[in-house]
Amino acid sequence: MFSKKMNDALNKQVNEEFFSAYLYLSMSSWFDSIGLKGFANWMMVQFKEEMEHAMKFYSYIQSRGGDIKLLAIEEPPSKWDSPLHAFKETLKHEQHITQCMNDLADLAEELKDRPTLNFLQWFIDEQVEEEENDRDIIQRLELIGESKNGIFMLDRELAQRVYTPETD
Ligand code: OFO
Repeated sequence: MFSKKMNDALNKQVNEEFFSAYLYLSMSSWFDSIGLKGFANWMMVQFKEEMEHAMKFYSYIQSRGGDIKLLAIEEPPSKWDSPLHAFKETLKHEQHITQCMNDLADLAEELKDRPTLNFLQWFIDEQVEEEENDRDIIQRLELIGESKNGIFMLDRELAQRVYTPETD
């Protein structure tokens, strides 16, 4: 049975994913405004992935015969102190999303909602990768420090990231 409680919690997660998309789109435009096109590209790919996450939750709610309720999306910040600051905020946000996934899984377990638990597993795995990517870039930005050359080289590398839509 798909309970109202689970339905409401998943609707809230649709909103969390749209906020994530908004946050990364805002970061992408900020990176672009300071001339770091590669960082802007990386964040644009992140934005697209988050839109996909939101729609995965949306479609799942529909597939269980639930109700979609679209909630207001919070306004994200529009400026950061440095690339390092932006990536530290990204990691913090992803840690929050990991907590959301864990809470959703706890609720699904409590409600004995096995299909939802199964659905959430993809996101639980995805969060490990998301946090790892952010930690990796933070570590490199810390090593680079104030070196403009280092930032330029990382920018060129991040320009290579390509969005690959999920096929399932
Ligand atoms: Fe950044 O991850 Fe969505 O869920």
